[in-house]
Order: sequence, then structure tokens, then C-alpha cells
Amino acid sequence: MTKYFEDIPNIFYEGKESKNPLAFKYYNPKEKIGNKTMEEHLRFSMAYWHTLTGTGADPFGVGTMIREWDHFSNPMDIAKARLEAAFIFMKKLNIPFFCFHDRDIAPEGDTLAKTNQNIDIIVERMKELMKETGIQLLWGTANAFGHPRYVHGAATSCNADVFAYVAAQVKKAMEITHELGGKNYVFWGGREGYETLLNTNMKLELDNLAKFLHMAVDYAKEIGFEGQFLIEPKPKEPTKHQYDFDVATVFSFLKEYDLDSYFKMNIEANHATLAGHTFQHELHVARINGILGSVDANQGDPLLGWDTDQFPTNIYDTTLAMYEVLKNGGLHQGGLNFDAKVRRGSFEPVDLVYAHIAGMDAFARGLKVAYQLLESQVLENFIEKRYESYTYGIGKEIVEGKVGFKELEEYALQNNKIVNVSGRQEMLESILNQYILEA
Ligand code: XUL
Ligand code: CO
Repeated sequence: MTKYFEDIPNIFYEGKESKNPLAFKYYNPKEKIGNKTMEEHLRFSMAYWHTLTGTGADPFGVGTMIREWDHFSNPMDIAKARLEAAFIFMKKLNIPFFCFHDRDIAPEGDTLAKTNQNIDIIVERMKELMKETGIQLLWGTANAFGHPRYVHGAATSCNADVFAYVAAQVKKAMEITHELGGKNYVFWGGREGYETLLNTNMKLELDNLAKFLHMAVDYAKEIGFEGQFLIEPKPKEPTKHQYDFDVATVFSFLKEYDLDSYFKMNIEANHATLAGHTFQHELHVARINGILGSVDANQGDPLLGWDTDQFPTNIYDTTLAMYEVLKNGGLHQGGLNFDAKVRRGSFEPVDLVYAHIAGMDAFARGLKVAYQLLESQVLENFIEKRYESYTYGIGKEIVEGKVGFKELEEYALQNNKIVNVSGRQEMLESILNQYILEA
């Protein structure tokens, strides 16, 4: 058998003084941060689609990636080779989890039955490799967007035959996720959205999407799948208007259709910024509503308006992300999945290693800073003081629901002097910088 990544050593922690590019400078898996190790806090995961199947193709040119495992003519031979390469890669980097779409791991056959057979062959070997290595499945999902049948969407397609097909596809994807002990199952609405309202029955499409998700909930119960269901919001791309726009939109959709007790969010940094939010905003909205499930760890380019899926290297963002995660009491059964791809010009296999090291170190550093920030309670104390007026007098009565417009008018008529105090944004930004630079 070909040994992939043969010239790449196992990657270890060497500390921040190390100049070895093939070593972690900050990610020290067994180091304790509070009462958990870094490994337990961060729960890193490799995304099969970008790392194993990504070719580097873009609208202007063909793929550039040198990937030895793709050098076969039969699609099943490629799938088998990718699987071996995936586990060698994760082992070398000590990545404890992975995620996949059904179509990343096995090619479609001529019929749905043949496609499912292809999946079963791969899943058998995957189970063995997971057992040998201890590497676990963070989540599975279905690619219900790539094939031309999904041209008008999947569960929101105008074509009922497509709805039936995607139901069958997701059923199978849930079964294999369950069989592999997956911790979560993700729904990203690949083409669930629209291009123009001139040809769209939005109400029917949303009703159908809700029906579809209810069917998934029912089927999970039927097969005893106890993993967490996650929805991954994204505002645009591929459709102009994706229905799962952002956390707030998805949350109200779930509530409207009585689905909110079954789903949490898988929050992706680059999707947040495409929606005009910060990564922290989306994590925060999910956290305060008790629906922060898992994270697709990447970053976009502020100068580009599409999903560039870059490896996360911005410490400011990783710090604020980990701050939200820590305030959430951790990721629980979720994790940090590198839904990120190396740039087209980074086409050698070793670039995949550098990219993951960069992402893992950036999050490890962010975790450490966030932990110290939280320990100091500097932001919490400031915020508590800022809202102090709601802890006594009229503020307390507002919070306790004891007053209405009439009582408040009475109060306001007698209160001729309103005194506001500064929000001190720049001072707080300076404190945050100090933690980032010195923690
Ligand atoms: C697309 C995206 C997906 C999901 C899984 O932008 O993020 O890869 O994470 O379908
Ligand atoms: Co994603």
C-alpha cells in the first residue's frame, strides 16, 4: 500500500521558542487550561471535503493540488485511497475527529442502490481505521447540492421527486453517521434558497423544509441515533438568498415549526461574516439562546464577498470565539471543525500540514487568552456595572415586570435629569489587546 505523507514526521508540541514549521508552538494537547486539557476544550476535526477531495479548481482554472491518492482511474479506488490517506494525515497531526459528506467518502453510482453499496464498502473500512486509531466522527452530513438533480434545491425543490430523493439520501447519511458513532449530524442547506421570487413559492418551500426536518427527527428516534442535530446557517452562496440566513433567522424558523428543541447550530466563521456579522456575534446569539452546538473553524477575507474558507489564523477572532465557547461551558459534543482549504497556490501535500498547524495553534492561543480574560472577569465586571441601574429602584421594577407605561411615565415626569456614562469601548479594546499580547 502507498504510504501517504511519507516525508512528513508526526507533529508534536515544541513550544513558542521553536522555529520548526512542522511543530505546534501553542497547541499542547495535554496541557491543562482550567479543569480540562487543550485537547478536551478544542476537539479539533478535519474536514474530509477540503483536505481529501479538494482539487484547487476555481472558475478560472483547473485543479492544482498534488494528491497522490487521486492517481487511480476507478472512482472507488480513489475513494479507498483517500480513506487511507485521511487517517494517516489525522494521525500525524493528532487530530481526534473528522467530518464528511456522504459524497466525499464514496462516489455516486448509476443508481441510488449502487451509490449506497459504494458507501457501505467505504464505511466498513472506515470503521476499522477508527477502531485502530481511536479517531472519531464529529459529524456526518449529506451533499445535497453538488449533483444537477439539486439545481432547484433539495428539500425546497419545486420538484417532489427531488424531495423524495434527498429524503432517501439523508436517511442513508444518518444511518452511516449512527453506525460510525457520530457525535452530531449536520444540515447545511446547500441550495435551500432562491434566486428570484418571480418563480418561487417561498411559503411552500419553507413548509416543506420544516416537514423534511421533522421527518429527520422522527427517523433519528426510530434508529436510536442520539447525536445532536445541527443546522449550519449561511446567508448566500450558492443561492442568492439562503433560507438558513443566520442564527437568528434559523432560530425563529425552528420555533415557528416546533423544531427548536431538536436542533442546535453549527456556526461557521466565514458564514457569519458573509451575513454581515462577526464570528463572535453568531456564537453569542447562539449561546444566549442555548443553541451553540459546534463550530466550523475558518476565516474569510474581509476584501472578498464570498466564502473563501481560509484556515483561521487571526488570533483576535479565535480569542473572542473561544471566549464565547468558554462562557458556553465548552463545546460539549461539538467541536472545532476546520472547514477550510489551502489556497490554490499551496498545492503540495505538506501545505495541508502547515495549514492545520496554523489553525490549531491559533485556536490554542485563543483559548489561553480567552481563559485568562474570563478568569480576570474584567469584561464581566465592566458589563455588570454598566447595567447596574437595573438592579435597584425603577430599573429593578422594570426587570421584575412590576411597572407599565403609566408608572414609567409618572417616574419620567419627575426625573428631569438623565445621566449617562461612557461605554469606554477604546479602553476595553486596549485591555483586550493587552491580554492577547501578554497572556
Ligand atoms: C459550505 C459549508 C459546508 C458545510 C457542510 O459553505 O460550510 O461545507 O459545512 O455541508
Ligand atoms: Co461549513
